[in-house]
Amino acid sequence: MKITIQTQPISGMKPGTSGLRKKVTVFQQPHYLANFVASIFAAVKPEGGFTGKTLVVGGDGRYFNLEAIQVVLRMAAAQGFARVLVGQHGILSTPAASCVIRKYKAFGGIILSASHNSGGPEGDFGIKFNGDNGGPAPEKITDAIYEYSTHITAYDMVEAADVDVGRIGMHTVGDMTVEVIDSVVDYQELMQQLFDFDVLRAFFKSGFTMKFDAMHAVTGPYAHAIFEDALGAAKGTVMNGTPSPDFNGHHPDPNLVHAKELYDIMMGEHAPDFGAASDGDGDRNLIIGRDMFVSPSDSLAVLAANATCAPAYAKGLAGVARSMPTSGAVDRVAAALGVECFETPTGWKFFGNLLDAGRITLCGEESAGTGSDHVREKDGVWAVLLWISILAKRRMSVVDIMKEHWATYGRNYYTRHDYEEVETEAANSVMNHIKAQLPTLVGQSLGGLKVAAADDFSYLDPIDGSVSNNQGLRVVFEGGSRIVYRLSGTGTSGATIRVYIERYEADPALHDLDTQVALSGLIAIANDFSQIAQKTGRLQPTVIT
Ligand code: G16
Repeated sequence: MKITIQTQPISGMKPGTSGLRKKVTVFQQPHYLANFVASIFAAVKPEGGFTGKTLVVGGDGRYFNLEAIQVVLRMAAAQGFARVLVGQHGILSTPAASCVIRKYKAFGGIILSASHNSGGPEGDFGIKFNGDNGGPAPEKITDAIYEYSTHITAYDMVEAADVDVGRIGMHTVGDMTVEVIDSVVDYQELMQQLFDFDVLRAFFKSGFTMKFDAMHAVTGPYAHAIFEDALGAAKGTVMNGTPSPDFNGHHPDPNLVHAKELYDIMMGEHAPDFGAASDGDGDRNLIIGRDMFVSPSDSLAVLAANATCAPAYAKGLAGVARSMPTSGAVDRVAAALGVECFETPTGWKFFGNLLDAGRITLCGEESAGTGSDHVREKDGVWAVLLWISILAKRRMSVVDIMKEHWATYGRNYYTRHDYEEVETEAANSVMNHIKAQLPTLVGQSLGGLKVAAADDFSYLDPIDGSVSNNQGLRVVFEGGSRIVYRLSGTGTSGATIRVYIERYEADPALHDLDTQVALSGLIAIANDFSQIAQKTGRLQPTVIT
């Protein structure tokens, strides 16, 4: 039976870089989740309603996922959806959800994840809507969701018992069919179409070794099935491979702080040939060679330069794209390949139109995300498979691949300094301070470097003509070095200031410097100019990548 529940608007439901992310305790408040789900349905409802349509629901298995799924199912039934596909135990990695939406031609999907944020009762939860292309809803839809949330008065639900999402097969909620599907099979099948599993299996058989850190998060089942079972990697290749609602008390963020266990293995005496990690929902990746961390921006450039090593990309790339704060390393590859390179704002949703239009094949971000036109999300396991395909074909170590890459294209030294959980007012004061100086900066000298350009990045989408303003403050110096300041749109407490620092070095004799040393001059300028220490009291970044 359908019931209508009275509610009222709850403030703060504006989606950030990737959906709505809040503390679990916030989502547990009465009506909170339902208000947001109702706002999603209101914002995306087609003229004829949802009758006959399919919705995909899945998440990264974090705390509160299972409760949230039951709410989404009851509300979807009340909206008239014909069918919902749910990953078993509520599990679908974000790229797998994108794959399932596309494969089954669903109307869209609701993904329950707070990505790399911590989990558990005191941790974070998140929810976002992806459209029928499998990609995150564009800004005009997230704006409409928010708008509806500010004047919602009621929402509908079907009264029904919980669905046993542990049992694969058909279930019902009211008149709606709920099909619980294997979380891995469809995704694995897609990977088998893109990569030559025979070649990769032979590569592992020939002695290639790897560690994949699933960080107790969603990629465990995918990594076990693909790397160990299908490709024959030794048991134990996948570490921390059982998803846990609180990520075993860890922070599933594949960076050098939170993936330190993997990092230490890769820097140790008996390091395997290749190391990788993925995040809470399986879309990010961290790549570490024996004795060498590969920055995400460099990883994107290497994947673009060597993509033809995998069957799916053998014919070459249509074009590439990167988010604005990502280093320009991939731009150099695109120029050499003679393909277009686009610079978009931070957020995977901005790649969607370019991918749909066939203008780009590969894209990526400094925030440890790379992906291609196979789905409309970044994809951690895919990135690892492409890396292994390159290593299998080139028969070189990660270190040698990187050295050769830099010798060919030059090296974009790159680092990101994060100041996490800064008091919002202090963070705003830093950003306002920088912004106020931008109009008069060009021509001035900062720490001996002359400013060539300074602005607040705006993006004009070349496909649909939409404009996104306020996407990051840029200070570009003569010679191309630059500093970018942004406030993160994915945190849940206070504000996170991100400072992105980049310098290009053409001289191969200078390609082996420590990144922080190579960038020390610019780092000092970035700190001085922004007055972060004075305004926030923070003398050091929380995380350096
Ligand atoms: C999300 C977005 C990415 C973005 C990242 C960091 O990733 O999909 O496009 O680069 O957040 O965003 P911010 O700098 O605003 O924190 P994920 O993996 O968290 O879904």
